[in-house]
Amino acid sequence: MKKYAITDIRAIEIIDNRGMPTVRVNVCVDHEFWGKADVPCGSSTGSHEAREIRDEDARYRGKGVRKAIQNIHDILQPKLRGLDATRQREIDYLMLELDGTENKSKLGANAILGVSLAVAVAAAAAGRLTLYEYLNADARVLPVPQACLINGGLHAGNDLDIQEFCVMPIGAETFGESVRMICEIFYHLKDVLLEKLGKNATNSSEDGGFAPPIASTRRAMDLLLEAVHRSAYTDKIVYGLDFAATGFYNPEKDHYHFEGSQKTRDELVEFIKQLLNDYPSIVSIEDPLHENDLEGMKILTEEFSDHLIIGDDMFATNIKRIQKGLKLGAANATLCKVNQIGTLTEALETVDFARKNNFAVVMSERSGETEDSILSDISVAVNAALFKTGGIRGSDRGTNYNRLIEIEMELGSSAVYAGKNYKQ
Ligand code: 2PG
Ligand code: MG
Repeated sequence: MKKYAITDIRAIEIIDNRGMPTVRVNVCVDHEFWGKADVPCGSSTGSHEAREIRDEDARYRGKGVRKAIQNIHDILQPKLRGLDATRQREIDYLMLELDGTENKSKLGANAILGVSLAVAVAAAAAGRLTLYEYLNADARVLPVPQACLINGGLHAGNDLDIQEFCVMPIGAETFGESVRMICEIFYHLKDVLLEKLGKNATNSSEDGGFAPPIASTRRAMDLLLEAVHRSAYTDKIVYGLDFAATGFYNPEKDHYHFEGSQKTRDELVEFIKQLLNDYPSIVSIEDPLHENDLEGMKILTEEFSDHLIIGDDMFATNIKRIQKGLKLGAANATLCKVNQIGTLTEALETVDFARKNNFAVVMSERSGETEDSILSDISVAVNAALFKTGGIRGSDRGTNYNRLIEIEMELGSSAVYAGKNYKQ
């Protein structure tokens, strides 16, 4: 038997933090080393993402993933058994070939990604390495967490249109310190919300932030600024907003339903310009316009070239989509979400491509996550300077903070916290 041979692949249906089924894959190498990975899933998904397969039957209101699991056992496993697990690229490209579609809709991006990630984890285990070490011997950067403390949009049961209001502790000395700062701000924010809006304002959102009953972007920013002020970290924190604008865009009428009125693109752009001028500590905006409005993104990118103008749904971690942005000068950064593209190899290729073209890369979780912390290892492996980690509440969020704290310890003196270099 070849060394590092894949000897077994087992997939099961588990649930994520939202009670939604997802795929967990265990891959075995050399009959001995197991690698496990869970597949993340979004709520505010873009139309350019790789397609996951759901059962669409009576179980879990159609959201079961038994078909994806069957594809792993019946189609992927027989072809992958015996292959060298360290040949990640070949394995991923073989799965793409077996799927044969542009968007992985035949076998399911959830089937393919689960296997792709678990192969890497198993190969690392067989080499007696952590995943980040296995993927990159020169991995050393701990990202600035973009921690979402107030939610709206599709992630919250309130009337805020913007999906995420995030703090970025760029003034921390270490990743561990950045986590402490985020938690302290979170406690202060809870007090602020309780005092100003009552206990209903402290309810949780889908990805671990607060979902206060407010409808105004400026109000959300003011509440967050107050919490940061009380924690005495004003000089150490900057802010990132994910508009997730596709969520409040009406394609039939070509307008945005925003803050209680209909807005054209130009009106929304004007709103954003004023917001960024009035709140100079907002340094990053994600999907400020809907996923296909590259022209509008170009306007914002030109006007705010010092800011991070990030494409998420717009690029879907897809090189072809990023190429379109580059051609037009739309955006200067991309999110990297492994399940948007559907294999580890393609996600890593997207990161390389983005960097070569001077796009900043922001690693990101999805709203649907489990206790799996694999994204932390991938983030460190690509030396990402920013990682959108979600809120602080729940073990589905805590798992990445805790894994990154652990990695910082493991790296010891070679660890570098990105801090003020968060745009690299
Ligand atoms: C986003 C993500 C992550 P979802 O829009 O950036 O916060 O949300 O996973 O629901 O797409
Ligand atoms: Mg987003």
